[in-house]
Amino acid sequence: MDSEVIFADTVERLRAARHVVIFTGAGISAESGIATFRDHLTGLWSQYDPQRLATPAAFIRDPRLVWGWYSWRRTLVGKAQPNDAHLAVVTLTQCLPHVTVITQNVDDLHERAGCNEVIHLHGNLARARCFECNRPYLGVLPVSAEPDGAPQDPPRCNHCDGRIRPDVVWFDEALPEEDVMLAFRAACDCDVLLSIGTSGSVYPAAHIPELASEQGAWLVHINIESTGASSDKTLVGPASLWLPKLVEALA
Ligand code: BJW
Ligand code: ZN
Repeated sequence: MDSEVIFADTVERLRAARHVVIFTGAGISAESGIATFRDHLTGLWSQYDPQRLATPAAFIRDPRLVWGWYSWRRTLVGKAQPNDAHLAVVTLTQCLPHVTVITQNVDDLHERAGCNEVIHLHGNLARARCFECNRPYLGVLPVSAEPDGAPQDPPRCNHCDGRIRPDVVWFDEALPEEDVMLAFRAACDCDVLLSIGTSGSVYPAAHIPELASEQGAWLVHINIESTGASSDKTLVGPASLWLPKLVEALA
């Protein structure tokens, strides 16, 4: 279906909606200069091996490598600014009656744009916790000026002397239970779900749009690529184009 037709129908659905879910992935932050994971040339996983950097086994094997890489990522996020798509999400939360924002992103650009309540399914780069006892780390988190994160010793836990790790969800790890429950509940309850800048390839997060659609919600993808099945409705183009357009049409 043509993007303009999908757009017009989506505006009508949003006007009538009781509950809207905004589900975001790395693509919404791409225009803030934060790399996605799976884009062919620029995605992090095209340059770095997730098995060496984003699993608990990787941290056990080489904690300095993993900690240094995440310090570098934290530095990049710290320098980035929310873009027009993040700002439009805030406006949608203000102009629609009930909006739940769910993100897979570990950056804080939704919050810095002004979104007060965000469900983070994959954790947050700005936080860290003990690998052994899970207690939050309250010290200052290091940044890294190295181009791709030189190895760095992780700090130690004050309580058990375990190594401190980033508070993000790695492969083979469970997502935060309470957040998953809230997200799945919102997916089952909403009438419209906007799935923005995600490849939808990582589970269980990818169940969220599927679940909403199964329950009869209007599911629309906003993505620079139209990758899904032919029955999928995709507004093809950058999130920073389509989201402000939606805001403008709803005003
Ligand atoms: C734009 C744009 C613009 C660009 N505008 N759009 C086989 C089948 C099914 C599942 C599995 C399987 N084998 C293993 C699994 C499970 C596994 C999984 O799903 N793997 C798949 C990859 C196959 N899942 C897990 O391991 C999860 N845990 C789990 O299952 O636990 C079970 C368990 C239970 C109980 C006890 C113990 C265990 C955990 C998954 C954790 C994911 N973590 C990461 C890293 C976070 C930390 C970090 O940042 O380093 O999360 S991986 C990475 O992928 C990150 C993201 O949140 C996630 C999703 O990526 P996202 O956001 O979709 O980004 P991309 O790059 O994929 O897509 C970007 C999109 O944007 C593209 O479509 C572009 O076109 C688009 N775009 N610019 C609009 N301007
Ligand atoms: Zn500890």
